[in-house]
Amino acid sequence: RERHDGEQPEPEPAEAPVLSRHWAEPESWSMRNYLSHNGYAALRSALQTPPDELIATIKASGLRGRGGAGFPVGMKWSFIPQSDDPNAPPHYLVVNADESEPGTCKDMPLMLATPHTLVEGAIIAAYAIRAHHAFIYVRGEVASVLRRMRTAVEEAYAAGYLGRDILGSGFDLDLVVHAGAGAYICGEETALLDSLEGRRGQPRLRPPFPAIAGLYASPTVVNNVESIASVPSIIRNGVDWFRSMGTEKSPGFTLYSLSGHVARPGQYEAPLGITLRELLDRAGGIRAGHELKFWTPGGSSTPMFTAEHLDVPLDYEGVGAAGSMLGTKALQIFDETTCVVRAVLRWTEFYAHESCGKCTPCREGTYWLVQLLRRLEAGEGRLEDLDTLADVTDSIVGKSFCALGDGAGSPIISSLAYFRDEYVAHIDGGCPFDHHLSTVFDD
Ligand code: L3W
Ligand code: SF4
Repeated sequence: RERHDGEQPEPEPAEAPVLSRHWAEPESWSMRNYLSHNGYAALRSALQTPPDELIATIKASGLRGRGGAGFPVGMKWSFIPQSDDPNAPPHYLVVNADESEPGTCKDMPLMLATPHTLVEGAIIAAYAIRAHHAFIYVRGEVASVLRRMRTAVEEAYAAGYLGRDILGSGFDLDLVVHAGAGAYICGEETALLDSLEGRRGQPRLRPPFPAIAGLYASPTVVNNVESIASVPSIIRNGVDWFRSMGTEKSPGFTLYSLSGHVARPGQYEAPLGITLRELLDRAGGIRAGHELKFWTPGGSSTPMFTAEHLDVPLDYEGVGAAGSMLGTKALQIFDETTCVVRAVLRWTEFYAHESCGKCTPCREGTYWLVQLLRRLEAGEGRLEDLDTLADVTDSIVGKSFCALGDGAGSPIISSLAYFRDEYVAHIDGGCPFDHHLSTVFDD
């Protein structure tokens, strides 16, 4: 039931879970359920607020982009040029729902469980940046998410939250759910825009950033699903409420995705700055009888950590200071049964397969990395292969056209730093691991 003026909703507790609080409820995805939890109340109040004030609120909240880079959301919105010129190009909002980073699995469950959080956030964001067209670019393989998002958008049109003169505010917005075609590179924001325009998705040179010249060369905000879904709760509860969670530079709550050798894998929503040790307490620990060997803090593109990093605060600063990146907060956990060379080979095969081929260091380099790693993993490598591996990686990282090349280097550089002995052991007598014990590599 929708609330009417005069009724005061229950104050929301300043603690996680916020995004996932209602995920387990029957038909959590429906408009009926969303309205029963104060859904679209933030939109009503946003439409009565000048757009610049909304941008200032999101800026003051300190919300940082949840797609991997942690760029401040409000700052990105404020880059959109404002002009009274009727001939100025239109503005666009694009939600990046092309979740494909290995280990990253938070945006898909969010869209399946509460798609209206994303729809409401997208309408507020579009109003704030003065866009009348918005797109949600969904990874095409996940048909269930596409269906769910499309149904939610239809429900929002029927309820008057989308279309012309939304809730009598005079604001018009059309929201399109677009299916990608299954290329990891289309999660890179400029490749996504090329794909949305109907071209082969390949990264564009930046600058200009999308905020200046994005979709159809017009000012465009590209934000991750979780970033946009976090907006309605900030509008409902205020900046102080949001900032009372997390840390000063990484405020708020977020979804941590635990996968691999953990007793209860899944989404764990918590304030930024929680540690893996604390998350493992909630997730039942490492699978019974085993111990932690290595893990990624934010997907395979972020340098791996080991058991010595259990107490690193999982916020942008803490993970950065410890030598990695928070990335998408995809914590892939591996125990002592896992061969690190095999894990790195599997990730590198992914990068070689997904390399778009636009630039030579990444296109050629990832191919040669796979050849070297296959030889090492099969026990046919030589000691000098380790230097060649480091050398080829060095030719890719920092010398490629987009972040995919840098990401491909992360598992190799970090595994050589922590587990060089294990590479050497492969050279001396082949792989010392029984792959059947490490169930994460079952094909
Ligand atoms: C205007 C400026 N806008 C930066 C904007 C820029 C973008 C955002 C962040 O890569 C990372 C990558 C992956 N004027 C601006 C500006 N912007 N300067 O800010 O930009 P950037 O370049 O720092 O990062 P990015 O290109 O967005 C994202 C890492 O995330 N990653 C991969 C994630 C994969 C997924 C997925 O599959 N869904 O998220 C994991 O760690 O390696 O480093 O919007 O336009 N002066
Ligand atoms: Fe394409 Fe790789 Fe170059 Fe990025 S780094 S442009 S994915 S070839």
